[in-house]
Amino acid sequence: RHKFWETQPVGQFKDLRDASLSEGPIEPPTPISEVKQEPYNLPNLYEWVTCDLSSADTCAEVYNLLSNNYVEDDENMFRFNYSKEFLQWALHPPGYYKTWHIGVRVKSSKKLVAFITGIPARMRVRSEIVSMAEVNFLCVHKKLRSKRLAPVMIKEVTRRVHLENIWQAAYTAGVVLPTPITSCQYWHRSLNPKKLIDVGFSRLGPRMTMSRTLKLYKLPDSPVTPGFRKMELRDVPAVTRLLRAYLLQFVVAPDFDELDVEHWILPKEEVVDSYVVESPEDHEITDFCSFYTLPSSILGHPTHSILKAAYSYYNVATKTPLVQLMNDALIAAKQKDFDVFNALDVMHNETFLKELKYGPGDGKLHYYLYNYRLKQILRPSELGLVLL
Ligand code: MYA
Ligand code: JJ1
Repeated sequence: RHKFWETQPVGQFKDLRDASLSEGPIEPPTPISEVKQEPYNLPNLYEWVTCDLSSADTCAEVYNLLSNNYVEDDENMFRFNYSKEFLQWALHPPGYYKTWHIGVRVKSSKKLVAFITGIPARMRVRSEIVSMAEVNFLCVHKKLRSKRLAPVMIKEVTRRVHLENIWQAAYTAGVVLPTPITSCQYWHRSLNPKKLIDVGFSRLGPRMTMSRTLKLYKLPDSPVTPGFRKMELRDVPAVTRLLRAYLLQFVVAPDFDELDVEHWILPKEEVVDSYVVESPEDHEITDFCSFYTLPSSILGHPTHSILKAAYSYYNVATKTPLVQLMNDALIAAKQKDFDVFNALDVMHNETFLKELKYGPGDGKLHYYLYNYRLKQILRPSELGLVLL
């Protein structure tokens, strides 16, 4: 069934119900000196390269590879279109390793035809803090699919992660592999229903007219919570405290410090948006919400080429009701001209999705750990992690 994944230290389907297996690393670390020192072999026409995303040229090559060959929905109507600024942000967190940004080029032409990345992260699993790699942006050019290039790329990123003495990883995929720690559902909140229907992202509901649909999804012109404002650098300590305390309730969640919050949460134009609620009385930060910008290309449409989507990221409400906070996030996203607001059913998201008129999408997102076994599959609400 899974000729590659069966050979890897990941939970196997056959062990899913075996409660006698214990929780934690599947394989022990080995001395770094015993890690393979040379890259894995690629088919002869290709070579490994380390991609420097700070170089505008390299960043443009990666952007072009992904914008033409990365993830599509099941009917190939939309394709993720991560911006260059987003890729630089996603791949340059505190402590990143440039050797984990791996490309494959055609030797003769130097054309970039495949890519995979890792970034370092501290992850808490129950009460343990585990150093991990987050692996993302695995992409093989459409013309080179099904040639077993992906397993070689995964082994090569694994080797480079091991060289930094890191032995676990977290990753997500739209496909089912051995074996998910949880399987999440995408939900979508229409902000611009006319365009979403025009491009085939959504349909007019039964017994619905366009004007009833526009009215259904209408939002106020500005956020309603007093003290709701854009997050600033001076909010990093307070947001870090709120987020750390909030994430403790989940079985798997990142262990963010102030440097991580400054990188991952502080607003960055057209990449990540974050808002805090500052109490008008005592100026305390009591709540925050955030979303990242990930447009999709609309494939083969005569008039529209880009769908502007916001993705719910980390949200913490201690005073404002979460439903109201997330309604203000929708209002802020609408004001910024997003067409749709997407969210997974992770963390406490279930408590606002239906109330705020999100509907379930046709996509699932499966979460995985590499070389770390969990006894039980988690409910999405037990997961405190959003990957980009
Ligand atoms: S998820 C996003 C993945 N990218 C896309 O979906 C973009 C469009 N698709 C493509 O570019 C290709 O179809 C890809 C596969 C590159 C996905 N994750 O080379 P192949 C297995 C893991 O012949 P291709 C993301 O970025 C498949 O089951 N494995 O196939 C997170 C089969 O193995 P097996 C996958 O279609 C990535 C084998 O590959 C995925 O030409 C996390 C077939 O290889 C997938 N998404 O290329 C990676 N799709 O026979 C794992 C297929 O066993 C990281 N496969 O079933 C693990 C941790 C590593 C670090 C560890 C550190 C300690
Ligand atoms: O965006 C997605 N689906 C959309 C579009 C479907 C188009 C036809 N296939 C969708 N739309 C319905 C919205 C509707 C709005 C009003 C209320 C009811 C709902 O369902 C899906 C997610 O649902 N996206 C994808 O399939 C993209 C791939 C997802 C897997 C991502 C893997 C990423 C790996 C990263 O590491």
